[in-house]
Amino acid sequence: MSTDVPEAPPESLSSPPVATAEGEGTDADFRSGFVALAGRPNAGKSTLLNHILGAHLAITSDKPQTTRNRIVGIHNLEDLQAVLIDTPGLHKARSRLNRALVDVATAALTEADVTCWVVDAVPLVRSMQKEPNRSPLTRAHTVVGGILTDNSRGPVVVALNKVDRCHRGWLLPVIGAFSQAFPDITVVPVSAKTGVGVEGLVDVWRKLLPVAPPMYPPDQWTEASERFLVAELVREQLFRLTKQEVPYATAVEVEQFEEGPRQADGSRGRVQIYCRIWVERGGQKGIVIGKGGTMLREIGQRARQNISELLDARVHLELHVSVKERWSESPHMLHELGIS
Ligand SMILES: Nc1nc2c(ncn2[C@@H]2O[C@H](COP(=O)(O)OP(=O)(O)OP(=O)(O)O)[C@@H](O)[C@H]2O)c(=O)[nH]1
Ligand SMILES: [Mg+2]
Repeated sequence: MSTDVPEAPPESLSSPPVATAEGEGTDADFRSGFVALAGRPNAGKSTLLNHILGAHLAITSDKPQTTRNRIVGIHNLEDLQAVLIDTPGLHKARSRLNRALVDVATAALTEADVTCWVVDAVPLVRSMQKEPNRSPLTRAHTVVGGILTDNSRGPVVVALNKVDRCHRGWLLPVIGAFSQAFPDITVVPVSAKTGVGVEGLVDVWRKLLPVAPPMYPPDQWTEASERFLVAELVREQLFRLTKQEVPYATAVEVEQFEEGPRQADGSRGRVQIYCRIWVERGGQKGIVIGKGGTMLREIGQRARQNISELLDARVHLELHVSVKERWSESPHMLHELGIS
């Protein structure tokens, strides 16, 4: 079963932001390096990456384990090129897919000059409110902190995220608890959603990154291919619109990506995209398609809008759903999806 997503002109056509490094990058105090964004699933790593880049590069959802790949976003400033690596959330992995996700995340730590440990402040503040005299850090914090400090090539900085949802009065005691458990780690309270504190976080990274010329041209904002980003934007809607085990049983492959000739005004031609959505069982296929195709149509309409904005072009998107039993246990499939 497939659906054709009706084409409509995108509401706003905007290119991905192309930030420019105004300096030549040869100054003695220009800094550049890799910053890995790591931590538990759902902590806000991808939201932070997007906020810093001012673009919707990494997909986000309120469900854990949304990110499956290492995603590079390049933040260019006058005196800094911070190459951000978004990673899958660290968790106790049992399935082959989940073990691969954790491997992707830990591998990124070894190549980064700085590891930014993104932590959800909300449960910590709640715990402190309930029991002010007890450390709010759980065993999971200790385990993740241990993984990060043991595997990171560079120093670890904590981005204590989602402070927009926290009572400010409780942040200092939470920061204190972190400093007690991890004395060498700087903690910066931020909100990846509103941007509060994010500039300060980048300032902390800047001081820790090496003095070096930029590694990427100043107009490059990611390493990811358009095909990868398109598949991700479809997967994002699967994560946002389907429930329970269904999002975890889905994978998206772009089977065709054809661009028409440029328009008379020089703008990009219409892009024709065919995507295959893989699920593991027939029942999941029914859920993704929905009654009379309503769910698949909704997924397609929302994804097409975002793809249009990303590509800065009119897009025709066709989605097909097929079953591939136990694809998430197949090393070949994980390799095909770039999760290895
Ligand atoms: N209120 C609030 N919500 C946030 C903030 N940052 C992220 N979120 C929300 O938290 C949820 C998870 O965000 P993601 O960015 O997908 O989290 P992640 O760490 O990348 O998750 P995984 O990819 O699953 O590891 C989403 O619903 C975000 O909108 C924040 O600063 N404030
Ligand atoms: Mg993510």
